[in-house]
Amino acid sequence: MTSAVEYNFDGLVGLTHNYAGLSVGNVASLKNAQGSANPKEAALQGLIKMKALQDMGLPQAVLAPMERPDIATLRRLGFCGDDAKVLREAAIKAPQLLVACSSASSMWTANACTVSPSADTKDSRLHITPANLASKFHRSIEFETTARILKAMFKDEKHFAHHQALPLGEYFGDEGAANHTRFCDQYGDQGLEFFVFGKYAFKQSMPEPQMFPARQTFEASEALVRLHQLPEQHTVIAQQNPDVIDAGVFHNDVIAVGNGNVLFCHEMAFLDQKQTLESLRDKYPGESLEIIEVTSEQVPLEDAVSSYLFNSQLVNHPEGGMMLISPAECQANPRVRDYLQRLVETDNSISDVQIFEVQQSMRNGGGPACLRQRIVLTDPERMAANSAAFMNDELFSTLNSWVNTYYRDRMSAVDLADPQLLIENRTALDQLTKLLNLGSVYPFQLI
Ligand code: SUG
Repeated sequence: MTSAVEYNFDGLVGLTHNYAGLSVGNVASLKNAQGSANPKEAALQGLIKMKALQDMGLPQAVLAPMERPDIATLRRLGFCGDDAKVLREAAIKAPQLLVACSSASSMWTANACTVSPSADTKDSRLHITPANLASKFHRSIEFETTARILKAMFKDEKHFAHHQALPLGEYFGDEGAANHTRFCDQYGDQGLEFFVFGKYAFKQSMPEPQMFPARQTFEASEALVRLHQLPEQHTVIAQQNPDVIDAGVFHNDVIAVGNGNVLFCHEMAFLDQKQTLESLRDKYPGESLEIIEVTSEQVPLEDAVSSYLFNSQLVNHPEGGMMLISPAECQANPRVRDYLQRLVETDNSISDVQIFEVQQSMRNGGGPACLRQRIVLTDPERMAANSAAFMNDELFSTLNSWVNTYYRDRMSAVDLADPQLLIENRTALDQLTKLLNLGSVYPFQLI
């Protein structure tokens, strides 16, 4: 057994954070469309969560946001002239494209990529595949910059294998770690990798949701297993319950979360729940998998979706056992609050719940677990990674000042056409790439 540590890589919320109602199937995104957002508060809320986890002994790093509005994509779509003209014309002729090219959606780094730690892969390297996020246009324009940022974080090919995002289009829709969980006794042990998909792309007449899109395909999950060189005996691929997708569970991490040897999920999470849980138990390489299944009677599906109970982060408790890092919306919902109270009093691995305010992100359907990408690193891998992006007191204070310097405290659709916002964004990101030692990763830096 090699010793390894799990790091949470949270997304820094971008400067254009706004509510544009871009995600059909994501209840919060549609409900809050056109509301006024506060990018500064959003970024500070994210930093507070990162620092709190770091202070609890759960090491933390940060991933940089995107250049937005995405002028390069607007140009690909036929807008021309200087940047101010591109913005002006897009705002008049295709406002829906301007908002899509301005989303700060890369903050949800659970969707940035899928990562398999070196303990699980046949070549003993850590494998990374950026997610193509093909199902939503505003998200499908993230992966190229994401790939550059990840390469700037994990440069050494001896340790890190970077794959291309899967082919774009509906056949290989891939939403990254939001549909991937890893179970293990210790982080450095061989783990069980669990992939969840929403529909088959190539097979006809298979169950699939009727109202909302299934974003991840079976074929995409299967390709990730091949690319990451995962052994079949410790890999499970299961289908999400189409009915829960239709109830607003657009990613599996809205209905299930895992850590170590524990799976915490709703009883309606998977299409064939019994078989899925059996396969997980059978293929688990460690001692035994603990499954905490929440019934609809305990927490109705609707409350699970509105409170984001299962989008809590499930993490190791510094004093042993595990705890949930839950959004304040779980406290505000009496049924969920009571359930959590009983959960920590019952005999299981979850002994504590810590509540965090991440409402700015929650209003777009992103809870604590959406905001982080988990990456397990051995000591040599940690040494090889870009150390500038790992959280400590100094980086926390630097990033707080950076946010306070550059971020606006109000953002709505009309602001996105303001050429000054683009300048603010680029100036801030140029500074950030220096702070995080990323080199040139943004389109405006690569021209
Ligand atoms: O892809 N929301 C994101 C939320 C992603 C949550 N991530 C995880 N569950 N891991 C999405 O639907 C809304 C943007 C807007 O409407 O302005 C948005 O993209």
